Amino acid sequence: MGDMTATSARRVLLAAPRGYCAGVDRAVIAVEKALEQYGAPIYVRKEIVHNKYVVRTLEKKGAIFVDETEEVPEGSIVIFSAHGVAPVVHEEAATRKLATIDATCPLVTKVHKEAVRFAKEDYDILLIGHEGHEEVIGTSGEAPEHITLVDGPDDVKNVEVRDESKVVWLSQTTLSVDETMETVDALKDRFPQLISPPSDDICYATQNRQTAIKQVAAESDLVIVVGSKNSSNSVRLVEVALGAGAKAGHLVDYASEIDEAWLEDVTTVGVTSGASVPDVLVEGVLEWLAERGFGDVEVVQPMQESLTFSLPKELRRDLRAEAAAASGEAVSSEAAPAASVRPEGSQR
Ligand code: 10E
Ligand code: SF4
Repeated sequence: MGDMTATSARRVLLAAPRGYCAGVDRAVIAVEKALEQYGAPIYVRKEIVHNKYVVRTLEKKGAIFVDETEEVPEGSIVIFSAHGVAPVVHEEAATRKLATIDATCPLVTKVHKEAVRFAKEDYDILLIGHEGHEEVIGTSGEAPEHITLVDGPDDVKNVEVRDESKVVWLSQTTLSVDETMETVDALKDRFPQLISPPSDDICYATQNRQTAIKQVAAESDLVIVVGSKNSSNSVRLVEVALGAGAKAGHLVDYASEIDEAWLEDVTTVGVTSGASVPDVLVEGVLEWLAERGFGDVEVVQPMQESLTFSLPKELRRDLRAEAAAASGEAVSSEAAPAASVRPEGSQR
């Protein structure tokens, strides 16, 4: 046990905002409500959000996660993940007569719409993002012949366009703000007429979590980010913390993954979590730290968040119809179709 002075100097700086964003909250509730409304099993294409604990918890409630729609039995219900899907995935679902609930975050849909619009105007679209990430695959699928992926500043030299006077950049929603600006600057050096998206593609939640962890990291010897390894925004938080002065930074799914050796010579531990992480996991980390003398927790909150999104429309309609039926209200077929989670193609 260390001396009293060292023990009392130990503290945790807890970043806020952290954890669930509005899009994740909506997607997770969509799966839970679908299970309640239609009963198990409910199929989910890809991880609804990139978090091990969330996926396991929903599996226990009856969700079945699949990689592709072809794994879903004909006539079943499938939910598309918060990261979005390419139009071809909707077409595949229609062919298989699947009923779909689209849990794509509205802020991802916004980027899809920008891609469609710029493609229609015959722009070359430079999509800044990480190769192979589901969101990038979905956005690229909106206009594959117009979109070129740019995976960071080092990739800029490889970019080729048809007409330098008609080029726009868009981005994945969960990138590092600073690294993206580096990529944009490098693109502008090559294509001076490059235009920018009409509004930020990196979403409010990604930006806010990065701003908060920067403030925390500047005073931390160690930063612990709670999040899964395949969660882009969580991985970015570790990078941003290290770039902002944290002496060490680690990503963990659970408190049990923390190594005691990380605490050697540490007095201030910064803690945050990715946008797909329920706060119960952060509480586990705080308990683990408190048991080791880090019970003094100070919240660092540079801004507040209050955004929420309504549930996917297919689900809202059925929930409304059920509520109306339960209260004995007459339900007209126009106001509340009997089965609004219908096979793909019938509602698009
Ligand atoms: O890997 P990502 O950070 O994109 O996803 P996540 O599921 O960890 O967090 C939510 C972010 C989404 C759905 C993408 N905008
Ligand atoms: Fe939507 Fe941003 Fe959350 Fe992604 S990180 S789900 S874009 S709010």
